[in-house]
Amino acid sequence: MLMFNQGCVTQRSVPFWTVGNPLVDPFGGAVLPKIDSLEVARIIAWAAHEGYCEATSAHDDDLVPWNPEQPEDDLDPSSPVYRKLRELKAILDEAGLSFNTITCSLHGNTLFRNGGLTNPDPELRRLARLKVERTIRIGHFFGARYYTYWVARDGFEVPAIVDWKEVYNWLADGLDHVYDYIKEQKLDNYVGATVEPKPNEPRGQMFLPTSGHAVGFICGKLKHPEFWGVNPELLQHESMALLNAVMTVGYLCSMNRLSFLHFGCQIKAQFDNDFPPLIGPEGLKETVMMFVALREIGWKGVVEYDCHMLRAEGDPNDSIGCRKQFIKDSTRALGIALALAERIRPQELAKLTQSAADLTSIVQMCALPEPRLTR
Ligand code: XLS
Ligand code: MG
Repeated sequence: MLMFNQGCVTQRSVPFWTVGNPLVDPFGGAVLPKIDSLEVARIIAWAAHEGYCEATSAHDDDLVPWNPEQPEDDLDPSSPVYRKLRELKAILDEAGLSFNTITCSLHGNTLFRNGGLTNPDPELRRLARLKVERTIRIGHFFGARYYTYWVARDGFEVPAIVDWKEVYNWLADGLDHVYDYIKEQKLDNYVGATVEPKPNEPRGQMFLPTSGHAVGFICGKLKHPEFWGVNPELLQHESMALLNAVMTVGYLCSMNRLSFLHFGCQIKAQFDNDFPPLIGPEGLKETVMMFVALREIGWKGVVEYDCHMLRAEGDPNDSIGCRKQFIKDSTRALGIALALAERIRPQELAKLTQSAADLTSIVQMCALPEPRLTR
């Protein structure tokens, strides 16, 4: 069996927000106690020591609180934020973790309830921009490879009051500013920035719903398209829009835009399940075929678990233990998916009919003997 870093997965990343997740849903409160970011860092460091992951990622808000009155507290050595960032970095460095992506939370604070970069209020757009700058500086401090824009609350419920003439210009301005700020400040840790599309949730409709929309926007509307890629969330976000993960990675690779993967499992056409990879009633074949496609294409990159444990398995009496188990399960699932993908050999299927090729790929994937067909 291939080790994770001999195939297409260069690093396995465990983001702060997935480990810290207290398992709230719209019908019930937190199952797990909220834990401090230092505690989250220690759990991820544990996972790195155990050999389950090599990288992490975070939103600004996962690491330190944000106070709109102090937009530059990260630069002030006397601020608690400044100190906390250093404590966090010491834990991650000691564990040898690299930092995949930093992303600005423009969804958590209720100020941004009607959008971040596309908020119709210019004062809130200005505030969002300052928060993005601070996040970019924090990412620089951690040596992040990417800055990620997740579409988040940039969306709508009421089409009649969206400023359709301006809304995509505001979005392009906000993303162009990410590039300009990184270049002006000479933050050369960043190899690029990404857009993470999602069709809905938290908004009824979001302005960049799918990977196709994201690529179109990058190539057609941004000033520096070469700097921007996409991190699709598969299976979740594309499955919510009834799209297929295999096609998504094939398309993004052909457009040279697949920066890294957010990874988990999903029931098609549902709300954002964020099931851990391979967990749940569907998704096995799609997940495995996605890795077959990535292998055949020759893509290599980071796979980041962007999901959370099932709410039903959160254990308030062992809230650290169940969080560790979640990481272990996700890494195990990735290992299973890669091992199954390794068995599938498209070259051996080429001369078969489509149905025979599909069935044979299942026989290969499961390492089955051919079943007996006759009595
Ligand atoms: C939510 C998204 C989010 C991003 C990071 O659905 O997956 O967690 O990945 O902001
Ligand atoms: Mg995601």
